[in-house]
Amino acid sequence: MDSIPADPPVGEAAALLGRARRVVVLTGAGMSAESGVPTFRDALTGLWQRYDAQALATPEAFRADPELVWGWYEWRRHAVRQAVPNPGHRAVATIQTRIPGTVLVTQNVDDLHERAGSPDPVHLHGSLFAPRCSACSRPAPVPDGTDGEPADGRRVPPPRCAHCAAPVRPGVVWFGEALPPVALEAAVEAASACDLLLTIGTSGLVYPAAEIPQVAARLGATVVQVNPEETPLDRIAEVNLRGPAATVLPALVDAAWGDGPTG
Ligand code: BJW
Ligand code: ZN
Repeated sequence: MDSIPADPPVGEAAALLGRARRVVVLTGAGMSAESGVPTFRDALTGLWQRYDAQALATPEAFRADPELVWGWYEWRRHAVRQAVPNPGHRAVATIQTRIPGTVLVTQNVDDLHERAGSPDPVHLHGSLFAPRCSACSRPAPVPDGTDGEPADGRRVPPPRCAHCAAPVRPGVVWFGEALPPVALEAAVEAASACDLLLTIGTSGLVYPAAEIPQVAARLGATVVQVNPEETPLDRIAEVNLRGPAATVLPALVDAAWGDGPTG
């Protein structure tokens, strides 16, 4: 009979975390995978396996077909509203409680960290819950989702800006767009000053976010990675915890402080 692989040993990472004074946690789509929110690049379930990123996640795509793009993001926002934070999100919130000043930087556009009790994540790639005008950039109301359940592939005309009547766009960062400067600066500054960076559930392929662990490592911080698969970040990580976030992170918190995540 095949043996069941043991959970990745978390002892060394727990000791590093227990000693750390300035911590940055960087999360990607794998963080929310076990909440049922699909990743982008996983072989079977990644969004970019089923959808064309160029046709949905670029400013050119929105200009060419705003109804297609807005409908796709309506569907994704609806899916996130149905999802709930997993034990990994709660473990991250516990780390923030245990090590005050821990900076949480996420590439995710969902709100699962906030709902798990992480007060103020740095959203590098924006949010599904922050639509704004495509012309004047003023914030626009988040649709309440009561006009019928958005279906995968349904075209939905975007609302119009109350100030200039241009189409409202999703408040996310598309390919070729600059990241929000305040968020990027906060992330780089925190990574430059930390002694431990914990990277969770990111493929490390999308820049400039993928540079953040590299900045920390270059300046002498220890990098710990949680990911079931190999990534380009393996080579800079002192410890690679090869497993899913919702299992590994509670075990890590438990090994570091003995009483498991809160909540
Ligand atoms: C688990 C798990 C479990 C599974 N537990 N883990 C340098 C080199 C090359 C290219 C570039 C470069 N610099 C810039 C570029 C271009 C481009 C880029 O990086 N392209 C590469 C893909 C080649 N970057 C940009 O265009 C960026 N903008 C920019 O650079 O602007 C310059 C500029 C400056 C000034 C003026 C104008 C322009 C913008 C990037 C925006 C990315 N946007 C997206 C979509 C957001 C909106 C939306 O959600 O629709 O962001 S793309 C997508 O990728 C999304 C994610 O945040 C991002 C990162 O993905 P992530 O989170 O890593 O997910 P996956 O799916 O890739 O990986 C999941 C991981 O989880 C895997 O490793 C799994 O194994 C793991 N996993 N289950 C733990 N249970
Ligand atoms: Zn406007």
